[in-house]
Amino acid sequence: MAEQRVRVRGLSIHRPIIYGNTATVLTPEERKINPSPDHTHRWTVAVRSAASAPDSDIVGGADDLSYFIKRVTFKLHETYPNPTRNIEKHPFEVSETGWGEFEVQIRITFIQESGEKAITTYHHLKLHPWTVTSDGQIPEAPSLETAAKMGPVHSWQYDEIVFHDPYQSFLNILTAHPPTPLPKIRKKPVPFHTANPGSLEASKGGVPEFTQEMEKEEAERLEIARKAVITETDKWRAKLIEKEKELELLQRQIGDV
Ligand code: SLL
Repeated sequence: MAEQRVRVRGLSIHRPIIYGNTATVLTPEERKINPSPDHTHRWTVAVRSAASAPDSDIVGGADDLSYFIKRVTFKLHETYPNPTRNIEKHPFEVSETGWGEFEVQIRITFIQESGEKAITTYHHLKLHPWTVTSDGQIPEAPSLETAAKMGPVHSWQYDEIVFHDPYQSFLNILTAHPPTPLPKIRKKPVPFHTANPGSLEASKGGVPEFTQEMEKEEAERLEIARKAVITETDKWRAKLIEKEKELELLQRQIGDV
């Protein structure tokens, strides 16, 4: 139908997604049977719906996103065989074992009917539960033994894919698949490595969960940052005025000589 190829002007529709990785330390037994004995971790990098399935240990992934995503291409480090991995169906993820962290290029291609260009993002594959030392800013990774006790490492980014002026046919597809809403507040314990040190919430095997509350918290963080920027700007503006006066005075003194 011709009207299906018409863009719905002025309308924007979005889909919440997450991308990132989960990693676990291989047990000594697993390391023995793994084809690469120098590998220390098993990891999964993925693009998923933001909402998690109820009672699931998986971060996100409640919805199958293949109604609007055709393919996700994960470009791994060149030390991996066939580093470009094309995933054409749900779940859009790659699992591997390895020894090092690296940047994964993630390219999301939408279904043909969308008429949308592919988008590219990057995720730094995280294997270690990095902590910042109390004295300095240098991140430290605990030993593998300690890391194993701390449970899986999670590193996930929430994002919203926004489609502006979508084609009517694509809009129909999207509206036929409403995303599972995020829970209002979190129900799951916070993973050990992302909780505040010593916090009661910290839990081995805790799973990150994206909630509606996080949006409010992010808005609050932005507001605090905005105020801090204004305070700093005022402070430096005052300093600049003071220095300009000093300069003027000195120039006048030079002129007087
Ligand atoms: C690092 N710049 O030095 C990074 C590179 C590469 C990780 C990390 C698998 C290797 C393989 C693997 O873990 N590559 O299977 O040969 O930390």
